[in-house]
Amino acid sequence: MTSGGIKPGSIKRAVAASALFALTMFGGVASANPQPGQLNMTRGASTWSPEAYFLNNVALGVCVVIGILVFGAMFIAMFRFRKSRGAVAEKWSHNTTLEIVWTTIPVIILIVLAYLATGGLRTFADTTGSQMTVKVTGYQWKWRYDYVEYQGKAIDKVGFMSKLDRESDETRQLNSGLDPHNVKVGDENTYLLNVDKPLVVPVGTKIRFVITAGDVIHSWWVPALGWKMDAIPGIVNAAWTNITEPGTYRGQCAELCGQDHGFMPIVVQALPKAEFEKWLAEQEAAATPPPAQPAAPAPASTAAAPKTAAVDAPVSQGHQG
Ligand SMILES: [Cu+2]
Repeated sequence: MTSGGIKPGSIKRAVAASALFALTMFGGVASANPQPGQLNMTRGASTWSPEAYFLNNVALGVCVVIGILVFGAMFIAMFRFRKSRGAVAEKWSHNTTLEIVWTTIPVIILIVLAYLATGGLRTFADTTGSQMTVKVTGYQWKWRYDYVEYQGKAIDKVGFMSKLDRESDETRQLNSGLDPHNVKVGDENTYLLNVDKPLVVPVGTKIRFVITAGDVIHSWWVPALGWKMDAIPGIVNAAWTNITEPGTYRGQCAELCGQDHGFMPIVVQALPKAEFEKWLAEQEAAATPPPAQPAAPAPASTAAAPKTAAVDAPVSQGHQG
């Protein structure tokens, strides 16, 4: 190969291939959940997640341009100025102008990236004005969700464990003979990505998550929300989201936390506000014992019934409370 050996046809093909690559990277990512074969991040489904997507694309673009320039210069130097073509090395070793240029440009690039990222991180860290609070606790190897407050009103006793769904769990057992491809919800393959009880939240609501752990360090990560947050025993981290589209968003523990680290997925189900409020009311009703009722009138069939009812009623109420 010589320096003049690049034909226009091959340049065209290279440009077309690059365009196709760029399209794969940046196009077709409207879906909030990652798709098989998808190369770039998703745009996400929250008011903040496009920020992370934008920052990633800017940084990636800068890296690609630098990569093309640096590797291009290297390959030109290696092929055009090789010894077999009679190239003779220059003897100079310093060029002040060049050194100023190749120091200044990277500094400017870094400052621009840091400026953009700082803006993103500042908005991400600001949980003020939240309309709802959910406490997330990581355990080996499941998550616990406690609903703390909604629209300024404290929520009592709504909380549950969320662990790997039974279908994935049976399939993952050694020599189960079950095919992971068959673990599905609708058309979506949900092997190791589904739980028995998802975290249910409303859309269009700024939700504050307070995140901690009960044993070792975990990390709560749902890509569609645009962030992950470490869950650390003894420390409460905070993050927020405001989901724009109803849907089911899946994630995983993102901190190696033990042998079943890969088996503690996260599922967030975002509902329209009215549906969420109905769900929350049902959960609260289920968690609250019904108010004490006066003893029911005795069935007329047996004479002993009134005594039994009167004795039983306080006991059963005591159990419920
Ligand atoms: Cu974990």
